[in-house]
Amino acid sequence: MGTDSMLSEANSCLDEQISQLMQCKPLSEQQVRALCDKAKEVLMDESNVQPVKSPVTICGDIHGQFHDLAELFLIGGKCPDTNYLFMGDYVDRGYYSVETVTLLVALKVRYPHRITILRGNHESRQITQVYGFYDECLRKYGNANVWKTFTDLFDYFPLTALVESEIFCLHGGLSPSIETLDNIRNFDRVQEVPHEGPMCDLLWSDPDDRCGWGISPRGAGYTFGQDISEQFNHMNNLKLIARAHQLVMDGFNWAHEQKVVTIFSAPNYCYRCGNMASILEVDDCRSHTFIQFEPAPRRGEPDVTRRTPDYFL
Ligand SMILES: [Mn+2]
Repeated sequence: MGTDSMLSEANSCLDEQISQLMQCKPLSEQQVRALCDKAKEVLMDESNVQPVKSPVTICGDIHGQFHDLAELFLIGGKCPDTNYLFMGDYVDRGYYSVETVTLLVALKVRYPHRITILRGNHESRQITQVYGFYDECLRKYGNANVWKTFTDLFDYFPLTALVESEIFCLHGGLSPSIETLDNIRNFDRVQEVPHEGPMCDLLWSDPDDRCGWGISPRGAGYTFGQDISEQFNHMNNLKLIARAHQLVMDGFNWAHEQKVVTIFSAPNYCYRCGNMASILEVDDCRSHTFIQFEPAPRRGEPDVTRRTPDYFL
């Protein structure tokens, strides 16, 4: 069999798996293992600061809310018609972590240049044993093999992305041990999320109204003030830091005089918070539009609000 026909056979197999997953039906343990083997090959070639081109739609936390992820694709467009950048926290809290993370990894393998999946603080062995993903794997597969396969794969997820050299995207926030993007490019990310240090901070930190560095109430990472964001953006020629990690009631929230934005893509988080979700579309002219959405399912047309912030040129 020629390389082309082997490739198209692999793709049609993946296409079948993706349509099965889109119906919220998990893959078999063997299929997950084969998928994660391929994903590892793709992800290990990506940078700690993965370059991404516009147009791209930037998304925040999903947390196993599979039906809301399906709603996100309805509203934002299907991958690969729309390019996506997800900023972590695919698993835990919601009821469908398995289906959610499997779908995103399958899309990554099928369309490696159309979707970027960063690591969140929940993509970790330790956190997933407390907040649901481990138990869900046991419940759905009868053993922990799928959990082991995915948490081993999480070590390869890139930590940050850089859209058109001007929007720095990551799950949590900045670190007192990191001054430049090159600092991030230079460390070995293939490991469990450490309890402290620069890699931990990128996945755990939060912006704060107070200046400087502060102790995080989360017990990991730091809080950082507007002075820190301005200095980091200036030093690295950035316009904006886009991050996830915090529940925000409108689905997006500006901080630090529009130097930092939080994006949260799990509507009615934990099925009880009553928040909107949002995604951020960056078009090919690099202009920004937030699209807000409510939980799925609903009858009729999705209820969507599009807002282009007036700050943007
Ligand atoms: Mn988080």
